[in-house]
Amino acid sequence: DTILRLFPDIDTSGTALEGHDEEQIRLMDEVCIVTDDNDLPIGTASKKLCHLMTNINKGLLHRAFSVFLFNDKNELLLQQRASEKITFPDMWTNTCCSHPLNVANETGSTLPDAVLGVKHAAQRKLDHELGIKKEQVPLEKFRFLTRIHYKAPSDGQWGEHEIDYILFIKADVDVTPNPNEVQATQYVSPERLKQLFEDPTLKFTPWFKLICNSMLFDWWKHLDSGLDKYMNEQEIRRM
Ligand code: DMA
Ligand code: MN
Repeated sequence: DTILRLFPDIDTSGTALEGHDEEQIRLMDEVCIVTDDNDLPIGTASKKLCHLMTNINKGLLHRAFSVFLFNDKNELLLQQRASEKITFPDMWTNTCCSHPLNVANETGSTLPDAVLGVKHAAQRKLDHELGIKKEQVPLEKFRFLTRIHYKAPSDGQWGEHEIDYILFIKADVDVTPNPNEVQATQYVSPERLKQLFEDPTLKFTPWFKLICNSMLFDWWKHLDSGLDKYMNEQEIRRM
């Protein structure tokens, strides 16, 4: 297929997943959107191929999203990833992350169509990971801030290389975690989150740390007023 024409020496071997959780292995067959450095879709590839460091090191890049969900007290919902996750297991991170897939309502080549696709994917994964029904997170409540291009190894042969769409949403939700995805959740204030960063027994995902160390606390301050000036950024932030 096209991705093999663009990346002829990509690693498509089947051995990498041995020993992992069966459900998480199955999810590695999801079809991600492969993009160029400017977030233009150039093809598709399985989640597995997209997350092998050997392929990432050849330039393979895909589209992703990160949701930051806040309650009415402006506390941020964090999740701790399940031990079953193949990439970044057991780490604490923002509310929900995943990928828009190559399905009808999640594609879209450029802004703003791509943002709508990502919002649909966010609704799908908030339900899958946290049991949050889409009626509690309507599309119009999501606020798109910016896109972040980053690369981060996980361990062994796995890692991330993504154009990550940042979505904020303030909503009162019922949370029922899927234990295959999420082992714990908690709401935190900015002060509490900074305390957690000081705890050496807790591990945080690299993308969450990147966002925390750059814009998160500024955006958070403006959650109820003034967030507009940060929204819909057209330029991709390289991190
Ligand atoms: C991938 O998250 C997306 C980002 C922004 C890192 P993930 O590993 O949680 O994806 P999934 O839930 O689909 O496994
Ligand atoms: Mn990814």
